[in-house]
Amino acid sequence: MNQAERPEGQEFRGAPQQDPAALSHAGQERSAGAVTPPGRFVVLEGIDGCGKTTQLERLRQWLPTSGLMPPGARLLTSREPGGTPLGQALRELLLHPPAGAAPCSDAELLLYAADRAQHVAQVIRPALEAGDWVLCDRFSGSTAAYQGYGRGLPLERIAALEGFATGGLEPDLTLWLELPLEESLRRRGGRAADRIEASGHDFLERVAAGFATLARQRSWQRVDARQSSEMVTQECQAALRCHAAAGAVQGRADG
Ligand code: T5A
Repeated sequence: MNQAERPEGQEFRGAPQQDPAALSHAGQERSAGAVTPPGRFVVLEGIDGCGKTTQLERLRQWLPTSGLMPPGARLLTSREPGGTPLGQALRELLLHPPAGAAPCSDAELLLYAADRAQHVAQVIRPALEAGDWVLCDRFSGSTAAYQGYGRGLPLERIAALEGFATGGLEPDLTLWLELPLEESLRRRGGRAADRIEASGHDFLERVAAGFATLARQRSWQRVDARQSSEMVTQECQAALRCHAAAGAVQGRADG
């Protein structure tokens, strides 16, 4: 997706929600021991071309009027790499490096971690602490899929680095847009591949298989991305409603 086409860090205010209790226990699904700011952090994951950008834009338009967000909460949309000014510079280095400047696998991992550390510190955590919602195109799952399963870097090393970069912050909900690799390649058509996309078919197959493994291990919400974009949106909306409803039930049980 062209940088100029993507609205970065846009904010939208939520409409009055139908059930204020539905979101009163934000952060319940983050890992035990992690600091849980009051906002909501929703991430879209999947292979290149699975439709994340398309769905991010559709959900950006829908969420503020969905009744799911608390009154006054803002919706912020972002992406990785590139959710901050530093991140945009890192994104260029990662995806379109000058001749001779392509990072080795370890450097690539560290650059994605640097992008994420800045993104969490400057954008995501402040928004969540203010009670706002963040909808993000890719997060830690992408590093495990691409640098772990794709490049073959040790997953334990990646997990340790992630903990450092994010301070333990994890998404409340991850929507995994599952699409067969061949279909994603077809959808991307003649578009020029960036450095990661150009890493070869075997690499992309390992990444796709890695996403499937991570989705099982991390209880991500699977969305069938082979459907029309309208149907995919409806599945994402249903998952978000379900997530909010589960929070409401949990809240009543705790209360
Ligand atoms: N990366 C990222 C790492 O290696 N490690 C990390 O830690 C992180 C965070 C980012 C690259 O960096 C790598 C992964 C990536 O290779 P990017 O440009 O942000 O680069 O790449 P993508 O996230 O893959 O973005 P894309 O724009 O390529 O793919 P999207 O956003 O998933 O797909 P989208 O919405 O642009 O759709 C692609 C095409 O399909 C059509 C769209 O119109 C578009 O033409 N489409 C559909 N067609 C039919 N049916 C549908 N349901 C459709 N939905 C969309």
